[in-house]
Amino acid sequence: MTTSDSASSTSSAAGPAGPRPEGPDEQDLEQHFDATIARDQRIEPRDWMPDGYRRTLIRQIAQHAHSEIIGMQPEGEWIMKAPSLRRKAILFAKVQDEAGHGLYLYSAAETLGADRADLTQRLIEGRQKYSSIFNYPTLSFADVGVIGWFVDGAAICNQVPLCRSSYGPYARAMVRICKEESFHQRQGYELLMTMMRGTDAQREMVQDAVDRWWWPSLMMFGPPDDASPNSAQSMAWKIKRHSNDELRQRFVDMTVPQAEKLGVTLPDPELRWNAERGHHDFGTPDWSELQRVISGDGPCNAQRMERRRTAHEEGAWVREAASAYAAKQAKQSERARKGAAA
Ligand code: BYC
Repeated sequence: MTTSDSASSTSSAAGPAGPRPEGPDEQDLEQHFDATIARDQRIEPRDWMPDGYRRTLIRQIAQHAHSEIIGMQPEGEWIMKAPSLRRKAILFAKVQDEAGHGLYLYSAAETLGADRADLTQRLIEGRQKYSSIFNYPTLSFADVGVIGWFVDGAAICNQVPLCRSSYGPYARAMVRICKEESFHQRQGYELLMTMMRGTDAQREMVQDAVDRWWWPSLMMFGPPDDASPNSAQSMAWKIKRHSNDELRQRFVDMTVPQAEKLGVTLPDPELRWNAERGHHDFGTPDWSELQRVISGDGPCNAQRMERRRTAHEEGAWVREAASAYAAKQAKQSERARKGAAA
């Protein structure tokens, strides 16, 4: 497998770890990389990799990390308004998990030589993306349940295959993230089950939330395959294991029986079982809406970015304090090391 990126690569044999001593030339390294991918083995941070592979991973992992961090906002708004201490505690734990996911993912991006402060800056300046789904408002408490069911459900469909992604640190981060996403999905579904056993008004809230979140959830998987510029190469590199449309179909097939059990209808008149295909047929999402939301013009883009920017600015003293503490610790251990050696 040769790519134009790798063919024109000017990088040395080294990853971020620095120059290698005399060794195999670039062609050998590329062949070794291709063979590793073909054997379904993992690429690790110090391995040689084509520039395009590194760039694609940084792009995807950074976007994923930003999504986890921005994804704290829509549900976070409900922590203070959750109807019981139990629901507050569950929601608080879930939102905290998302922060953890963001941190694993920024760490995975750092193994590729990316700088976390730079990635955050790119997000804040609108030069890197985050998932479209987090630009929709959470209008009622049922939205918290539907986000768990749909958004975390979609995340599971998308991310379980990423546990087999060819880049080791990304794949390993995904294992824990997916376990936590499974818990998140179940808590959302359990919340909705409880509301569906409640009053007519609660059932209406659930149906309204389902109607608003269904199509944006389908858009989480990205544009259709024939309009996805990155898919083919990412799949050849085994970063992505399935195409956007395959994963979208998997999500629809998984969700339809869950909707029946819950007693809600999914807002798609074209949704029906196709025995011949062994899958559900479904309608076409409004791709122009996805493009609008991705390019910054969704219902909550400005609000999400403003809050992220403010949190970053207001957190400057924490970063400064942490850096000063780390420097002090480093100095102390250096002194202790010298003392022990003397
Ligand atoms: N929203 O060629 P394509 C979560 C961009 S976190 C925004 O198909 P690719 C969760 C795409 O980046 C959810 N942008 O791209 C968190 C590309 O633009 P750039 C996030 C989108 O990378 C908290 C362009 O459109 N999950 O689940 O092959 C609570 C062309 O697309 C979107 C991940 O990030 C979108 N929906 O495939 C609960 C998972 N779709 O970058 C849950 C990892 C596409 O060239 N990421 N774009 O400027 C992936 O699997 C892939 O990156 C995607 C897109 C399937 C999302």
